[in-house]
Amino acid sequence: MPSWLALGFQDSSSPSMGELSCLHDHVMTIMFSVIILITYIMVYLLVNTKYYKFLSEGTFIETIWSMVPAFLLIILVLPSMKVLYMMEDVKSPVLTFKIVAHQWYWSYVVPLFKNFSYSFNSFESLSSYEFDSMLEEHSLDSDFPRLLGCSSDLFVPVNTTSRLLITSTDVIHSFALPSLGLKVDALPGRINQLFSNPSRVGSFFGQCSEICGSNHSFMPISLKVCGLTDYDNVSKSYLLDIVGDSLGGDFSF
Ligand SMILES: [Cu+2]
Repeated sequence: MPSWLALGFQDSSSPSMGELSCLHDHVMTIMFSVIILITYIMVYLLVNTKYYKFLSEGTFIETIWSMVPAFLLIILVLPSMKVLYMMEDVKSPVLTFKIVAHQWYWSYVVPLFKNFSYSFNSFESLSSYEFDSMLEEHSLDSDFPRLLGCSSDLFVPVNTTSRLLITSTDVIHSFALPSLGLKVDALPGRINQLFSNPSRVGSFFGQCSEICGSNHSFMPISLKVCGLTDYDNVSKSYLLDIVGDSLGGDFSF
């Protein structure tokens, strides 16, 4: 959850975001050590007036100042590769959510639980539910974060690996949920893939992160992570909605 004047990352709510935060701290530690050392050496060289006149080469010191940066690069790249492969290569997601970006709202296609899939006739079996999610204004004096409320939330079960397929119908958007460590571009004509494994329940907010038009700031993402029983109930309500719509259409007296 974003908070006022926060300079660092949001609290991580998934293992991959935890790893990303650790990687950030690791890189920053090395970076600031290097900056401080180099600044010290440069200032020392600027103010120093004495030098050793016969020093024109030194194999030993040259070996050291070539090896140390190479070593630093290796200890930067190894954890980075680890996180990259951890986030990319998920073998068996449980659920698949399709996320489609529009100017300027998101629409979601969510899976219904298998035992709820409902057959209208022998040719058609429903296993997903589609809905749009627009910006919904809350009153300014409410505690609700400004410009982050959505008309419909995307529900995702906790501690479950979900696959998010992200695409766009018009221009390039970007699906981003900082506290889960998710961000990927939504490109028209291409499907991008993300894996989420939220480790705690709650409300998580994100926004479109690609300048996509005049209402770019007004297409927030609201994701609710819930327990499996709650997800079950949400699934049921989607199913009832579908069945209700279909009966209303098919049976007119
Ligand atoms: Cu956008």
